Amino acid sequence: MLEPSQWFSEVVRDAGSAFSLRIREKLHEQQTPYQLIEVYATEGFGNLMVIDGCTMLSTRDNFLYHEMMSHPALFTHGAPKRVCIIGGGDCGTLKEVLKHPQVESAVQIDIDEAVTRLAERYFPELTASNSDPRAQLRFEDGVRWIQQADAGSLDLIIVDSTDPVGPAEGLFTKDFYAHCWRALDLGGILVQQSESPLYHMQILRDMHAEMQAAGFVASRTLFFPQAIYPSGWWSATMAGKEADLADFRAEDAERKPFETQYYNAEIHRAALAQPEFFRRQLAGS
Ligand code: PUT
Repeated sequence: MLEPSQWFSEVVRDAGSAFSLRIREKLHEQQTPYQLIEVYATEGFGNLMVIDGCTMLSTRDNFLYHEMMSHPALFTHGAPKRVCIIGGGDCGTLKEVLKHPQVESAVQIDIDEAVTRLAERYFPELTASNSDPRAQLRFEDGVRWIQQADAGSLDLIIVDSTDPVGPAEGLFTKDFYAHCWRALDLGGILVQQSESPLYHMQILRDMHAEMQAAGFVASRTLFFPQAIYPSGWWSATMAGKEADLADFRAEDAERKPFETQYYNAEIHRAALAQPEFFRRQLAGS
């Protein structure tokens, strides 16, 4: 019998469920001014970062999330040059964004510098592109940064946040989306991590309603597996300033000049397919 202390579990009380990983050792624990960050070495998933008790990333499966947070929106935009990432301190999304040669600048704004410093130590494969001259790392409040961004100065905003409690709460509001809308140029796209379709449907419904209330003409959710997140099924929601987001540069995606582990044009099409319960609930029936 294994001791309970040999396992890390993320418990979802509302759903009466938990996901557990067997751990070898705790590598780090740090209470920052914003959150409690823990890093574990696990038996089967490599290193694991946990923030305020919620799984954030593992060595083994972070590629799913980081690729789906970046490539679908980048291949939906006609010519993404100016990208900003709000959150994303582990730098995994930044790494994927920088794979696109037409991206000219990628600014990452995470409130908590400790996340990046720990990623450098425990997930070095994600931070290896940080020295790219197109990349800029800032450690400040992303909500305030976007409020002060020049109107029309960005092509793509990626909100790679923690769950919508504590420091990330302000990133899930109509007010924040309205500032994103203003900072985006014509044709601009906002994409935000949008939790589990199985467990967090209310968050998804509110997100679509608030993105559209903030001025976006269309919003679409992408679905993908994510073993370590609650329910094992996750989503990212795109909002478009002009386009309806169903079309993307499929030929460019098919001939992408870089490697991915999950994303390709077929995956992109499949991720846009909407389950029946989701359609019904978004329509409010
Ligand atoms: N960026 C991590 C998403 C939240 C997962 N619980």
